[in-house]
Amino acid sequence: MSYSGFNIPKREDKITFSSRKKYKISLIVSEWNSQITSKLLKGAVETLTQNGIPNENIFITKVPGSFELIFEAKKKSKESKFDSIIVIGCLIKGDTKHFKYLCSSISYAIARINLKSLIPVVFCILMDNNVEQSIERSGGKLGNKGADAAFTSIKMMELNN
Ligand code: DLZ
Repeated sequence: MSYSGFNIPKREDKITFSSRKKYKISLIVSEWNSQITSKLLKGAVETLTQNGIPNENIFITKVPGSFELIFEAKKKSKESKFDSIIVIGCLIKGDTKHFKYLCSSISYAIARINLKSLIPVVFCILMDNNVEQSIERSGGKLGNKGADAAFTSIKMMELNN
């Protein structure tokens, strides 16, 4: 899977590629809207492994909903084990005010963790008006935002090195 946002060195750059073997990544995944988050997770794992991160260095934790990503990301950011964290979730607008408050509180909280943490927390939480939009962004017409998040996480770990 490729990402148009920016370029990271590919397999041909053997030194950079093999230096990624040491990175450990925590993927925290919300089970709410799991038909979407499972595809984002797949995109992230595939991209990480295709770009030099060993499977055994990818640690997956499932949480009930996107709101719980905050607590788990806070915990993981305090463990010295990981070089980066990716939070994966999918919020879809409904008829209540949940969407508005969940979107703003989760974005704010993840931003705050990034301000405090020495390891990057990459934001892979879809915030869509309907499920069709989420399908397009999780392996459909608009790519896979899980794959994009994986590229971002590699770039951030290399910057942090
Ligand atoms: C309550 C709720 C609602 C309405 N919608 C979503 C959603 O679209 N995506 C999501 O990940 N989680 C949703 N949740 C659940 C909250 O994130 C959280 O799990 C509960 O409020 C319990 O804290």
